[in-house]
Amino acid sequence: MKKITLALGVIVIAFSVKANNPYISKVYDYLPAPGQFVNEMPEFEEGDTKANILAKVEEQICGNENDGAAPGMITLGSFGGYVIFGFNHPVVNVAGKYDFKIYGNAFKSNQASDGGSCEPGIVMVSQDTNCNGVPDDEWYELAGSEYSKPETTHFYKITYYKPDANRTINADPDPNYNYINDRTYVKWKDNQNETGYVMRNVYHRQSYWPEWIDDTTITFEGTRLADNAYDQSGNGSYYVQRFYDWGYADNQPNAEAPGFKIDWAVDADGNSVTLTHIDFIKVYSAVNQYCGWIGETSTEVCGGEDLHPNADIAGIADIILDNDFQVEYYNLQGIKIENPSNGIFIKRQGPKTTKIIISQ
Ligand SMILES: [Ca+2]
Ligand SMILES: [Ca+2]
Ligand SMILES: [Ca+2]
Ligand SMILES: [Ca+2]
Repeated sequence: MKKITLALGVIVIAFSVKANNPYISKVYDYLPAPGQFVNEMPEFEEGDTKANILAKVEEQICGNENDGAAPGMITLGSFGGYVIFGFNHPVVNVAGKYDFKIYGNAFKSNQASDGGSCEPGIVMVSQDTNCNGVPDDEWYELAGSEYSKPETTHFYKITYYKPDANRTINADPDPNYNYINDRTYVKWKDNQNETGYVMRNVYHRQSYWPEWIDDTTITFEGTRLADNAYDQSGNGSYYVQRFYDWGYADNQPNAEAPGFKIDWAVDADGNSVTLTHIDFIKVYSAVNQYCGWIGETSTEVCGGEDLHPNADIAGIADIILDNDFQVEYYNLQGIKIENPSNGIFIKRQGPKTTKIIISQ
């Protein structure tokens, strides 16, 4: 009788593990760079802590319209602002296929064939190699169409400075453009010897500094893409942001963007890396650009989807290569064990390490 109960329990677990939700289910971190939609998407309310804000971001981007958790939209602000999220399972790298999508609010202009509203975000991926459920492992950039171009700035670094809390809303209006009510609002300084400002406009009068952050400076590092906007009207009334070819979030309309391939991953030195699967995805705003009355260019994220949520990691070709390596076992103190018996051990086979329980 006891044995039967146990067997049923195992079956239940097996089924629940298989039910992989194809949509984002967890947000690990969110830090927008200053911008006109910051504290609005999501809304900051007095007293909100970082944990409250993360919960609000989850409400916006987890799930999909059909499962009761309708994705809304979050802004990442100016260059460097980011969000880190994941699914309720690893996203498998299926050979030759696009692996996941990230939704944004990009659209095509009916007055220009080469762009519209296009605010590219760079996508990075990571594996939970230390098995602690937290994104504190090595990150890999997905090298999109602009990665190797000379106009792309790798290792770009920018610091934003919190404006004085007592600064009035109409602190420094632009006499030529009545929509800009503060030209020197949030100062920034980068590692290319440039400084500038995220200006404030009359359409968004709330604070542009993430209000739950106590620090008076915020620094971001990453790959900066070339500015992609031009003033089609010639008089500042109509800006077009050109689409980049492929490999960026919020860059093409959702219905047209095919998604992302884990095979595009490169390490910090630009070397291609082979990843069987990933656990964490990071998206950050990838241009530092200001477009008149439409303001700074800021990536939006409106959800994401694993394109093959029930793919089996063990079913892909790379595992066969791993099997050519000899298996080694270590205890949790990192000491190599020749013949592991009862306990928890680290199994290492070639480049892969996994935690396993052995009971004999
Ligand atoms: Ca793939
Ligand atoms: Ca980790
Ligand atoms: Ca935007
Ligand atoms: Ca956008």
